[in-house]
Amino acid sequence: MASGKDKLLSQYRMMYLIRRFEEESARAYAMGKVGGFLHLYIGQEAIAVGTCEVLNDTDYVFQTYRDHGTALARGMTPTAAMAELMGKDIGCSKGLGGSMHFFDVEHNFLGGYGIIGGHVALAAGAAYKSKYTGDGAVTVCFFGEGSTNIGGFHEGLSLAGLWKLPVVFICENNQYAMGTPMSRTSPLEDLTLKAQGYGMHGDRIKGHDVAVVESHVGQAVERARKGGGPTFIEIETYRFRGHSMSDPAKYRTRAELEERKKQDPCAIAKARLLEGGVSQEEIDALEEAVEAEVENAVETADAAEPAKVENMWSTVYAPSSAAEDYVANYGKHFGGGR
Ligand SMILES: Cc1ncc(C[n+]2csc(CCOP(=O)(O)OP(=O)(O)O)c2C)c(N)n1
Repeated sequence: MASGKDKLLSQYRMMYLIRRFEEESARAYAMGKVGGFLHLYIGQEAIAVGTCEVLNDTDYVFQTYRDHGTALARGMTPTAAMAELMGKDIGCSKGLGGSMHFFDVEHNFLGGYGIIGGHVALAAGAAYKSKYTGDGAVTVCFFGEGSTNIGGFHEGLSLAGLWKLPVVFICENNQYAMGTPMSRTSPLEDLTLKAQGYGMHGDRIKGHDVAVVESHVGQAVERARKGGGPTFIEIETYRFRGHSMSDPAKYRTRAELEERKKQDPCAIAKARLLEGGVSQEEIDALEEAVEAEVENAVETADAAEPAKVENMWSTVYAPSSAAEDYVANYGKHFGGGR
């Protein structure tokens, strides 16, 4: 793992990549190259990057529909991500899932979910598998503050707390669930109180500084890995764009947005690099390389073959060979195999 200046450079590179990827996604959407919904992660980059910094390759990650940034931070290529948005066969879900349904088995990025809160229960299931088989993996599950009012969230946290599962729940509190401020949906202002009800550690931080995110999530991941059970972390953040591309965000004032932009995570990381003695030229070169990478992703995705109809029939259920492999690998945990 890189340290000091190299680490911050690589974190800034990833945050800037996410920022530019999202800006180009919005552009592609406006040009009619992206179908369906598109929820951007602009403003929240430090959370995905700080979290993925402390994970092992074998750990599992779950995210909501606002999933592009987390998938990239986990290692998905911008081309696989952009091609998925454009419904292309080389996309991470063969172009069949689109923006909300990114998936990347190679990097243990287990989605991309449109049903809010539902994936919290799935993440508890992945963590249960790790505890049961002793594979040493930790699961991280991201969701918005609006999702903490829904059944799947409470069911997932309840089982995770009861069974002390190796999972970290990360609530990205970006202040609004679509257009609704949290004050109109939650009786509590401090969401970690909900986690206390399920017997797990709670933590509450601000999410604009990648180093702060890395440090707090790192402690939670370490606790989970050592058998200390789950943690719920509420991370205060702000999305600089609307909920999705169809949201003009009239429920908030321009002054509020401008105030929040003073805490832009990318600008903060860049300022820290400059303070640490990295030259403007070095940063310019890094940004130019990222620009080229995103441009290449857009061009490659645009020129790629569309999703194949036959894949619709082969991707709904796992082939029976996959089930046999699973039983062969984990059968002993089910009473000697069946
Ligand atoms: C079960 C369910 N109910 C309603 C919706 C519609 N919906 C989509 S996003 C959203 C708000 C979610 O807000 P939050 O959890 O704070 O996440 P954010 O979009 O702010 O990241 C709602 C209600 C849904 N996707 N799933």
